Amino acid sequence: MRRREFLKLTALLGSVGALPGLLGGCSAPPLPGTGEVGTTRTVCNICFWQCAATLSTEYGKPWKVEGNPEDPHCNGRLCTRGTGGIASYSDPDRLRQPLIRVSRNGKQSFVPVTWHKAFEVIAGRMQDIAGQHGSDRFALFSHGDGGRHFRLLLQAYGSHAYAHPSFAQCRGPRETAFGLTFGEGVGSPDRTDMANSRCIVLIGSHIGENLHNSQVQTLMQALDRGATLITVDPRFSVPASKSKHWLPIKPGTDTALLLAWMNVLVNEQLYDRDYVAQNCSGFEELARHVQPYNPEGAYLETGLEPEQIRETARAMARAAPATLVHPGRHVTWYGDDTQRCRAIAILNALLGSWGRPGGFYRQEKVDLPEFPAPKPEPDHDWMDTVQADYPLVATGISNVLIDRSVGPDAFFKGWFIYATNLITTIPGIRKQMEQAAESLELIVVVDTMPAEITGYADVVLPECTYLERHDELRNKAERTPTLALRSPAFTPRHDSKPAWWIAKGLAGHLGLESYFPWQDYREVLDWQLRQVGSSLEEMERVGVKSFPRKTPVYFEPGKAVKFNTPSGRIELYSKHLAGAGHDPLPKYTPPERPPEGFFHLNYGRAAAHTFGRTINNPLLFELMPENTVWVHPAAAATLGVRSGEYVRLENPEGTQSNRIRVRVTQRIRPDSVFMVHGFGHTDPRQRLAHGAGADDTALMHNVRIDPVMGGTGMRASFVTLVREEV
Ligand SMILES: Nc1nc2c(c(=O)[nH]1)N[C@H]1C(S)=C(S)[C@@H](COP(=O)(O)OP(=O)(O)OC[C@H]3O[C@@H](n4cnc5c(=O)[nH]c(N)nc54)[C@H](O)[C@@H]3O)O[C@H]1N2
Ligand SMILES: Nc1nc2c(c(=O)[nH]1)N[C@H]1C(S)=C(S)[C@@H](COP(=O)(O)OP(=O)(O)OC[C@H]3O[C@@H](n4cnc5c(=O)[nH]c(N)nc54)[C@H](O)[C@@H]3O)O[C@H]1N2
Ligand code: SF4
Ligand SMILES: [Mo]
Repeated sequence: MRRREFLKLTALLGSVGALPGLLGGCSAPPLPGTGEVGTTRTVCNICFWQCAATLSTEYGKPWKVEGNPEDPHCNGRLCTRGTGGIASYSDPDRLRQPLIRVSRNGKQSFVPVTWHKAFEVIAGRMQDIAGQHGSDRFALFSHGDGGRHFRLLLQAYGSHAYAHPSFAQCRGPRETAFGLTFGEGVGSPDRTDMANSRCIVLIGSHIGENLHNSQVQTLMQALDRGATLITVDPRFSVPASKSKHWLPIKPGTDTALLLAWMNVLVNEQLYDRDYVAQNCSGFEELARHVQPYNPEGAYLETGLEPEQIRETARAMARAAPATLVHPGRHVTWYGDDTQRCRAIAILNALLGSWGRPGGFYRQEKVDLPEFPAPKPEPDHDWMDTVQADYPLVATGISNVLIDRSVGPDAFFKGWFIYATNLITTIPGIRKQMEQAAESLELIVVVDTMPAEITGYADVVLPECTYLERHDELRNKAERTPTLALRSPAFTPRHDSKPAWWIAKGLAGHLGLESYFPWQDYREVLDWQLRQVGSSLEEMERVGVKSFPRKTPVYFEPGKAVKFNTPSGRIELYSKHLAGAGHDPLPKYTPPERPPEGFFHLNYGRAAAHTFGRTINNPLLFELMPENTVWVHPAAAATLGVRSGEYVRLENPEGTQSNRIRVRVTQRIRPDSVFMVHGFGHTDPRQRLAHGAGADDTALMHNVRIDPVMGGTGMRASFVTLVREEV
């Protein structure tokens, strides 16, 4: 028998009893002090922008959630998803109690247990692993606020390895590239100064469908002021529709365009000579390097007219330094992503926009002391042990940690997974997941929903939603330093608990309680707030508090800047890259083209959903119950498919998707198809999401790993459409 059969938790279906209605049918009593109409300060958790919000209840039941007007992150407005987030609380399919995997008569199933029992099982196996293999053999995968508690727990136990999918499957190449060039990354929220830009260039960054709240607002402000918008996208995206120039580039050829733009700026002497002379190193090498990359050559690769390339380069130069070449966010595309992001960073340096109004501002956060508690120190650097192939990377690479978890001799023996659905998040790991599930000795999943990843767990721990818990204070480096408080509007439903409670409880069973020297997380919050002249009581009233900046928002004109790079300057030519055996200046590598009859598989976001985590949310499901596959009319005619009909997508290896409806549209190039990521859930316990639409991840057969930072390039796969038999 297999060590770990994939369990869909269906074994439990019979035992949960009657399910309450979608909204308002909750049985949890309101917190003491809640009157007929109550309000609670919170921070949205439907995505990672973390807008501060106010939740209103009526007779203790959820009523509405609105943006906090004091929050510069949202200016009093939430996006579609944030507004619908309220239904995550009353979702009838939530996880309800801890579950452990048991094997009886050769059959595996999950059984509900008490928290005490779940902790006993986890702690027992963790102690066994520490005894047999060493206590550094656990990897933590997390995405979101509560992850910090499990990070502390595992560090106290002896395991420091961690990874977030928001690095190697998302922003990693950009952070690495900007770090190599400017000595610091872009950060989150992205330090883009769009409110003051006169020209904005979006390269596959579909702000407006990608709904990061204040970015959408500042983009709209810039357009209202008459800023020039240039959008480079093979698809006629929402921002493309608002652009002066839409460049419908051939997929995967952006670096050719970026180098041609630099060629024009250098050869027409349009770059910011003073800024480059004062701040940059390696200009001569760059100027020589870009000579072969002229717009005529770029035309052959990108399909974009040479004149359009020249005209857009000149438009950028005219508005500089208030020109923002947006660094993008989800940038793990074709495997050469760090180099493409380097090209974007260098282009911004030539335009003089880093540290200048309308380009990139300097971020600052609140100087918030940590609660006094022992800090576990590692006795060796785990990165040297497990991801030595990527010496330029100072954070965990999820796919590398998974590589190091497969097989009996694998380094990692246990996984802790907090709020990330690895199965649908990391293309190409399904087979490895199966193998890792065989060799790992313990997998713990902390989630709010029966996501696919829970099917691999030995122990599933139900967290309560963000509306039922405290989390750490929001303290992000941004333009105005602010703190924001997430406090619970309801007591947790069922037997779900907050992350801090779970981590502390487990620490108790492992003899590690000294690392959590407080009873309730409120103590930590109040202590921290008092160090900066506030209090929990004040934050419960106001929700968000702004603090004065200590440093200027932009570089001071005429003042020398010291950058955190080997040369102390902006490195157009990167010594770090050269030293590690990579190209010190970005080169263009042509992408693979689809085989006959296949299309580039393009994917992205839609306003109603965040990845796969909101599909089962009753309100958001109603807004968008399935995804569609966008097909160009010429391709549709060849394939003989019509709008509205169901097809299946098939990759060259023969993997087929769930059925998905066709949308025939001129908004996509004939060589590509497009779908929204996050659909096609396979777990029947998510009763709305199950089987609704198709999953892009399972179709990605050609994952391209970035040689510089190890990230998962997801855009090199191909699909064709297979008509459903009628
Ligand atoms: N194919 C493909 N893959 C992608 C992407 C893509 O576009 N296409 N996008 C990539 C990007 S940009 C990113 S950032 C990553 C995102 O990757 P993930 O963060 O893994 O995304 P989700 O699939 O939404 O999984 C989130 C999980 O967290 C759970 N969850 C939600 N809220 C809570 C909570 O409050 N507490 C707990 N404990 N659990 C919670 C959800 O139920 C769900 O199981 O995916 C990357 N992977
Ligand atoms: N509503 C909503 N908003 C979100 C999220 C969400 O789940 N839902 N997730 C958030 C997260 S974590 C992230 S990282 C961001 C991601 O959002 P972004 O960083 O803006 O976008 P991506 O998903 O990488 O890119 C999708 C766009 O790239 C285009 N594209 C595809 N191939 C190419 C190519 O070869 N070249 C060029 N130039 N363009 C190409 C697609 O047509 C599409 O318009 O969104 C954030 N905002
Ligand atoms: S952008 Fe939308 S989903 Fe994300 S935190 Fe803000 S309101 Fe919530
Ligand atoms: Mo992301």
